[in-house]
Amino acid sequence: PATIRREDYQQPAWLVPEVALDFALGLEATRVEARLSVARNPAGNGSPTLRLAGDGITAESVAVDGAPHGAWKMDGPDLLVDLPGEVHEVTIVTWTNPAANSQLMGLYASNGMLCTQCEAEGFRRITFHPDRPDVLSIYRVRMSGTKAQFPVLLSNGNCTARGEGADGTHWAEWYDPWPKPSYLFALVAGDLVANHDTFTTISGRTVDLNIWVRDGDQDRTHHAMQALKDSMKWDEEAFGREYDLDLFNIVAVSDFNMGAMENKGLNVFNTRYILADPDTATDMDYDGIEGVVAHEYFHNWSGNRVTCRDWFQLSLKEGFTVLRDQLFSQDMGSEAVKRIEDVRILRAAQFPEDSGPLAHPIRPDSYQEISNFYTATVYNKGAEVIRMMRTMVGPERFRKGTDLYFDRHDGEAATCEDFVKAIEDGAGADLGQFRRWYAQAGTPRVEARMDFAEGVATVTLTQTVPPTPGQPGKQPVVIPLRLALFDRASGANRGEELVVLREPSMQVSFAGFAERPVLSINRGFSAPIALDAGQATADLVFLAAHDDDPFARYEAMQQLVVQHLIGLVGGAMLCQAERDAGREAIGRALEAVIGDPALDDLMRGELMILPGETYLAEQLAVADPGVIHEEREGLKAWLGAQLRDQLIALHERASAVPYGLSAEARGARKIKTQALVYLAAGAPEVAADLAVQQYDAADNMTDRQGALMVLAGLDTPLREVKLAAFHQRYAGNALVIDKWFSLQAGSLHPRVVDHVKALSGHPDFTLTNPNRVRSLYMAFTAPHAFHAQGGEGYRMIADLIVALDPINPQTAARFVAPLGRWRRVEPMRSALMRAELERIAATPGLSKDTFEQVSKSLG
Ligand code: HT7
Ligand code: ZN
Repeated sequence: PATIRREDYQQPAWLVPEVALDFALGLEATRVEARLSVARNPAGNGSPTLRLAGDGITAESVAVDGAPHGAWKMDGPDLLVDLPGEVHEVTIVTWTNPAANSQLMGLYASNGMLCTQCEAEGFRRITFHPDRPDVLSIYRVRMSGTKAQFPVLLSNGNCTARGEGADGTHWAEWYDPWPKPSYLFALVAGDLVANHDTFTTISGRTVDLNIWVRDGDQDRTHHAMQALKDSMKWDEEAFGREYDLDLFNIVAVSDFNMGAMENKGLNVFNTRYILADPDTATDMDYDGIEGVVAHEYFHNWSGNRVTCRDWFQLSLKEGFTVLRDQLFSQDMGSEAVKRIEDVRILRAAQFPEDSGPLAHPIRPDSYQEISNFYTATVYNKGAEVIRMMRTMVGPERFRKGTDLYFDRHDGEAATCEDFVKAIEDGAGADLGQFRRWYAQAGTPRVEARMDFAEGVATVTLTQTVPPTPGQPGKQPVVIPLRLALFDRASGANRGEELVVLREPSMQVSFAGFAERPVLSINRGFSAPIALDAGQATADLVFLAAHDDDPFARYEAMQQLVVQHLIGLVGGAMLCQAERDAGREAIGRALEAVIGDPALDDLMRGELMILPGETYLAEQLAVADPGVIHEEREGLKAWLGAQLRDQLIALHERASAVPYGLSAEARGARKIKTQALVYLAAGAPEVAADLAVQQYDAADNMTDRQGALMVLAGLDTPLREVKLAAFHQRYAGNALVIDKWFSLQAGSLHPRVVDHVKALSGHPDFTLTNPNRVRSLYMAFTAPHAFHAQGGEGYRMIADLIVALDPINPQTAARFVAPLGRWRRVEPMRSALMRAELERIAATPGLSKDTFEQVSKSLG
């Protein structure tokens, strides 16, 4: 496959100011007539040839300025038309078969309805078009179809006309006044019902809001609707952004490659991020819905009104929009807990990406298949990079920068450079060296060491940015570090400072201490770095108990465990006395967390979570996942046994709190399951009893799922009983059956590999639904089962990739990364992983998506 390079960007030769689309809808055959008004771009290369991208479609006819045109030709998938003048109208008729579209890109059928997914390059599967984000057009859409089959007909913008046709058909016309790139086009036709509401904007306009779902699901849309209204208000207040149409439609579909899509005025969502009620959705599901609804809504400005010049600029809209949704969720709930959760996601998903064969800068330099670049790096590290700018200039000046960005680039296709320049100009800051964050891959490592002499604490900071594929040498980046020094005796600090590390190394001194203070650094996770602060256990215990920055407190707890487990796994802690001392320190810290009356339960729950196995493996150049699993489970079991009574009491206290959506009630549910997790390792019989009690008494999915997760990992006959009861209770509810698959595939049960094999043959399993595939196999790529001795886990994932690739290459390619970690795994497993990658690479007819990921992983 061809490699597309950022440096090769050229302006489009032809612009398309207007697009008129006419769809004659059918599940198995849809006719599309596209009328494109094209105009030669004065800034283009002057070519008389109009090149229109296609993918898997053929033209039935092509006309230019109303007359049939015989001289068009195909160049691979693209259609070429030579045009003599400056402005023309090109009309093209194509046909597609939505029911046969298992890739879920372009126009496809889902549960008897028709819907589209055009980002990044799906529009070219519907009709021929430049299909690049810097070609913006005003869209007029007409669609007609059988009324019984497609009673609801939706597209972007506003409905301008509708009517009845012959033979039970009807039609609708839609007009979107805002110029947009083709990736934001959307069409939905199906038998849907709406939860309707309204929102009054800051300038007093009324916007109609609809969330469209299958009949019967309306009652599960209230949380999503509230999230939408909250997002609309928040964006007005926090970023000065008002909604710009009279209508905002959301449609939920059950077959979807990602979470949701921000099409102008017609967002399309995975049902997973819309449908919720207490009986079927967990607290995490509720948070996910709030975050994704907000994210897609916020794209209306960061992505739609100001879009991307090319796909290398993806982080311009995604990084910024992730930051916006994170800030929104921080404001809606607990700021501290949200920050901790976001850092946990970054460390679990982005750090491994940044240190592996698929590492890329947040603004990549090249790609073969753009779908492979919807990554944690572009999204989550992209958000962290913008968050750092905000930290350095402060929220008020940052807002001036974003106001300038929106004003300056409204209606344009912009670049990451445009964004940084606007922040620079609006906030009055110099971000020259800061720009390296956009260009360099790899997680910077910072070493912090504190010396203390004569009342002066001197902190020496040293940074290195590791080599990554294609980038052997790196330059120092700008690293804003929020820092505080604590007085050991009083437990207080003297206020926080922002230290900005720009050079490879620097020193800062703080005078006036009676005794050596305790260093708290990278508070709030002010920079997305791997920090080695070399802290003594006693200092970590101090910070875990006293730090007034909640993230730093969490981090101290994590570090306490990381240092202990890595000492054991890496072989540095050989003596039993050291091992015991480490465990006891962690035990005391955890006991303090369980009993601290000043902590709310949501935060207590966070502090109780042990660092994950992937994050632990990340600390070592080469890891043995089996040993990491054993040591982590061993520590958990020891803690569970040691703190048995406290954990039982915690569970009992939390069980008395009635269901509700308050922070208090949610916190109670969180610690209830956390207590069970430790008890399951340290006192399995007690855990089994309590889990069964929790399951039977549950009046909500959080408790039910938490209990079942614990039971699924235990070797007790009750495991099968409760799993069967759960399946029976929720038969037919796809989202809950997804949970049933995940709970088993991600369980700690010793026979999980056999369970997954059996589940892949279950009548409810299918390769054609991405949610179902992810529910079984993504959960399974969690380290424990995936790295099972003998390489069975690797074989199963490779088999999945080979089987799924012809059906849905985008989803198949997402499973390559876990195998791609082979260089960081001990030699036996490493060879087995590599062999599976080679087997995939040798598969004839591999998609571009999977080929790119596999070849990079082997390279
Ligand atoms: N902007 C949306 C990206 C997306 C997507 C990309 C490739 C293939 C399918 C897709 N569905 C949605 C999602 C977002 O970040 O808001
Ligand atoms: Zn997005």
